[in-house]
Amino acid sequence: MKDIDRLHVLTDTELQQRYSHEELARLAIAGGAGVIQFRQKQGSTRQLIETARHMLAICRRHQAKLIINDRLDVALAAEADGVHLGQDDFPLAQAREILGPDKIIGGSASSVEEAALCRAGGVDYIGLGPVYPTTSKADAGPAGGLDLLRRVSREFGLPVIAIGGVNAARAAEVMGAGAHGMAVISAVCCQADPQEAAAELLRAMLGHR
Ligand code: TZP
Ligand code: MG
Repeated sequence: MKDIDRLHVLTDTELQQRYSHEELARLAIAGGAGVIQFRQKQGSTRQLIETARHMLAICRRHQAKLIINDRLDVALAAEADGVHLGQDDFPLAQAREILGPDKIIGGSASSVEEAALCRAGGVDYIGLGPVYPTTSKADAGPAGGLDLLRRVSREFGLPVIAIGGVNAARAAEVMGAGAHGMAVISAVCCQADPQEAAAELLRAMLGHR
């Protein structure tokens, strides 16, 4: 099993425009995030690859990992550390064939059934959510809650990264439910001081492991 870091920050330039993806990566890493997930739904493929390359350089300098949301092609072209795929994205098993055993593949799940599909597809971690209600993802669906998080964390033998409405105030119950870690957008990207917000999240998480 790969060593998956506990704090994942998904960069977002739609919910906020003060910081670029690169700046968010730098700030989140400075605050202690070990995984940066480049998440941008719009834009040309060339531009995505260029941004991903810049982000990878930042991640490499600070021993953080760069995961690309949705786009296997961008992950390959930028030589990122891995990809994060939803249930309707590139098929997980085929992504594994293409990326090989060493790259990180994360899969999104919002139910036990989807978690099983992630495991069957050969993921390295399950991104489970939304755990709480969130407005950061339009089609996030209903919150699964802590009971689902507890069950998936216990039953699947894979690191579970909780996502959706997760923040420092909820870190204790999230980690207490068995999550390996947490993935956030607004709790870092939309805060006045993203670096300090990441540091606060990490402190809250690690205090309750
Ligand atoms: N997947 C499930 S919920 C979600 C994603 C990308 C949004 C998480 O954003 P926030 O602001 O941390 O709730
Ligand atoms: Mg997706």
